[in-house]
Amino acid sequence: MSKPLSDHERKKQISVRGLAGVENVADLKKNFNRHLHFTLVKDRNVSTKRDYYFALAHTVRDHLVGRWIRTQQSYYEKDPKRVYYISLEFYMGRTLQNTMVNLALENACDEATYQLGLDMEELQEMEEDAGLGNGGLGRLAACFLDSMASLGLAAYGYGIRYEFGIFNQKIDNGWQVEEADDWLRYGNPWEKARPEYMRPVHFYGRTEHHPDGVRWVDTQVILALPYDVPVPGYRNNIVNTMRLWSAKAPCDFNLKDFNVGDYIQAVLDRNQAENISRVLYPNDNFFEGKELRLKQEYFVVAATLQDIIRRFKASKFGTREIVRTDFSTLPDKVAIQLNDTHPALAIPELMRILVDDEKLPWEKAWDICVKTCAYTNHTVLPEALERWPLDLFQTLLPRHLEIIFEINRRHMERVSSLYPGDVDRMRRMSLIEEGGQKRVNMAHLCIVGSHAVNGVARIHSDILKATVFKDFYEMDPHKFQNKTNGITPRRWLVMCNPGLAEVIAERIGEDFIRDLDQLQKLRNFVNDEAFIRDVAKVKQENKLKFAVHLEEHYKVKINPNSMFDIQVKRIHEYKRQLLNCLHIITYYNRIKKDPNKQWTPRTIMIGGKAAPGYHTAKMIIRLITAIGEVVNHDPVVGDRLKVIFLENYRVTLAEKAVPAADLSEQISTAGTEASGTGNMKFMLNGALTIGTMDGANVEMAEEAGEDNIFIFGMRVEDVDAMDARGYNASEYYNRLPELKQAIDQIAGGFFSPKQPDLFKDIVNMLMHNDRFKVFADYEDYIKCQEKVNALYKKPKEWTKKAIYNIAGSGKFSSDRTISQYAREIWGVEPTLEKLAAPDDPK
Ligand code: D6G
Repeated sequence: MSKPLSDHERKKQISVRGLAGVENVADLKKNFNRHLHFTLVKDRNVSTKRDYYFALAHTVRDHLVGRWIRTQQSYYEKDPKRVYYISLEFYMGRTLQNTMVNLALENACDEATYQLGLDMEELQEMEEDAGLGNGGLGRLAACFLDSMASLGLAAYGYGIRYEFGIFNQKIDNGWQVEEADDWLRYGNPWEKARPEYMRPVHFYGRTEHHPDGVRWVDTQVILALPYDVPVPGYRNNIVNTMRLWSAKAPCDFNLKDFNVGDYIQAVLDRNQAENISRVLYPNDNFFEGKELRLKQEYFVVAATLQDIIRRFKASKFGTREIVRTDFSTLPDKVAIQLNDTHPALAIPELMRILVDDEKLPWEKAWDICVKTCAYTNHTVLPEALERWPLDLFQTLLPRHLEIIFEINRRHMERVSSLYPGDVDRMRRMSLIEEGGQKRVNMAHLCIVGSHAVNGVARIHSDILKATVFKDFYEMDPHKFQNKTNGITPRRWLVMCNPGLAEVIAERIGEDFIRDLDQLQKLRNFVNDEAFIRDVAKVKQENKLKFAVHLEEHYKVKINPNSMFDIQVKRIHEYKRQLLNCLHIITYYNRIKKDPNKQWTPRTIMIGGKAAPGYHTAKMIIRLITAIGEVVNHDPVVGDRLKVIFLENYRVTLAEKAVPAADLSEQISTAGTEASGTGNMKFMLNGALTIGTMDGANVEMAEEAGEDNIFIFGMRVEDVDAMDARGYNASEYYNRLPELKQAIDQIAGGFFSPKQPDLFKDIVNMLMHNDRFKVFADYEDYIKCQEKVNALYKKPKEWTKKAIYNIAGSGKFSSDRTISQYAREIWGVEPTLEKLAAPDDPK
């Protein structure tokens, strides 16, 4: 394999990375050396690669400081409506390169480090991912922060500073094993602790009802210590704040009341209290009703609301001082967006503050609360919906339970007045679910307590209105909206695929980076031979680079001319990695049967984490690795088919895989994937999609043109019809010989000779208990894959379709998504105006 061009040489040519002025470079070198000396306390004889990374990070961070201070000052001066995005997850990944991209420092830093004899890309590899998320929901929050800053919104991300993010996945003998993600071990140069803004958060206790109101007493207090992380906009001098709370036991913890005398034990018990922010729950699309998780949810909400109310009440800058006491203007100054139901307690907590602390009448407080809050739903899977047992609530948050009861009493009154005598409807719409164990339905709480409820792709928003939230839609149709998800083109194009960004910029200029719809202009170049060649060349370079990475990592020889067929996302039955497996096995069997045919070579890569407690997902990983063991060592197959499990898939690995993909697998059962955002990343980077009519795939087909995407399988209507008549897997198994062969191989130990019944649970599920109807889409999927193979044999046709995809991906910029949230939910106006650049102190 020929070695790709040196990164330094290649990237120097790329103007989207910012200009490397001589003065700039000299300054950066000076500051780098200064940080190595004063911040790291090292000289070059003893410095490690990590020291150099930290020195560079601090050097770049210096360029944020003035802009950050200035931006936050301007919010106090101008007093705009502020947007609060509350989320239990912010899946940020790395920060260094993104900061350089948004501040136009990348080429200058590259040149400076080069002149210092260092390789910037090697240094970047030393940065830990901030893995404070599971998958799409957390990464969406991260993309939104970038867009909110780039669109000049006075916005804040609020979340938890987990000491341990999503676990690191190791593959050991084909099995997933989890390792703790100790991401803060070496320190985090991107955060600033703000102990001066510490807030108390109360738990447990009881309520007292007095004539002047309710008091929540005898509580346990935990402190919330904020860490601020700068969020730079794209080249507009704006730097917003993501504030992450860390749990801290108060100094008198356990020393006041009960444990008098046992000082040592009291100090040891502080750990218990501080466990609140210890670790991210590693479930994606799955609700696990653990008390510690409920504590986390209240912790972030209670701390955040204190900040929100403080900024609302008093805004002081220089001589200008605003003091507000009239809460009726809260919705004019504050918008709170709930990222799924995880921060749903913001609703009863805001009511508690307004009614109990601020002494507002209930009706007034409720009106303010509804106007301020909005809720985004992310899934219709029933196992993912949060339903907290009442007894847990009663113990941990007794006052909030009372408030929820009162919200529900009034809500039920309204339902019964609108639908007199419809008892069944009342039962369906109640916030309190009866039955064995009484539970609070958090989605219902969010709908009732918000003025806007949105799904995350058009099809998903329609499904919400037609099924899960039908009753609520009938009662309050004006609340329901759609906001199709998006991704930031800064990280997911300019940063991860500078070669493609440059080839585009050469044709249409750089404005598309802020206004992604301009990619439409590329349709004019779809027959331009030079452009087709350039796009294909960049793809080939990206593939070579990824192949080098894989060979180093997995010791597998990759055929860089094979089709890179990639499915990366959390492992879940509904995402149907098993359908992909069935295609791999079928393709393998076909090659074996007719080894002399001109088979389109494929390298099929699957990556993703399984929730540690999700047995089937872990077995799916084991099956993928088992298939790889057989296929990859079969001399008959050679380099025409390779199966690779991409270990420890995370933001950073996505940044390498996405630009290298030819084919993107988006194959969930129609009606199950709310939106997807990985699908958009691949599209923007010039991969073709094979997918079902699910989530945002539907809108991608619309934007790229149906001819430019491989759509197969059942539509939502077909799935519903099948549910009505009953899905019978054996029908397909008996009718389709290649499917039967594949299943028989899995069941008979062909891929697990030492343990023939290893996959019996998977086979049983597929044959008898498959909620996601894998077999029903098998035949059409295989046929569609044949079309993919045929097209791949015509590279120019393939690239043209890729160009149509890139040209059509403008809609999927998170800038578009955020502009719609801003105008249609938050009542604020986005702007591309720049803040004046600060005079950085030298
Ligand atoms: C960030 C940057 C810092 C600013 C602070 C404001 O830490 O310059 O003073 O935010 O915090 P609030 O007063 O808005 O909470």
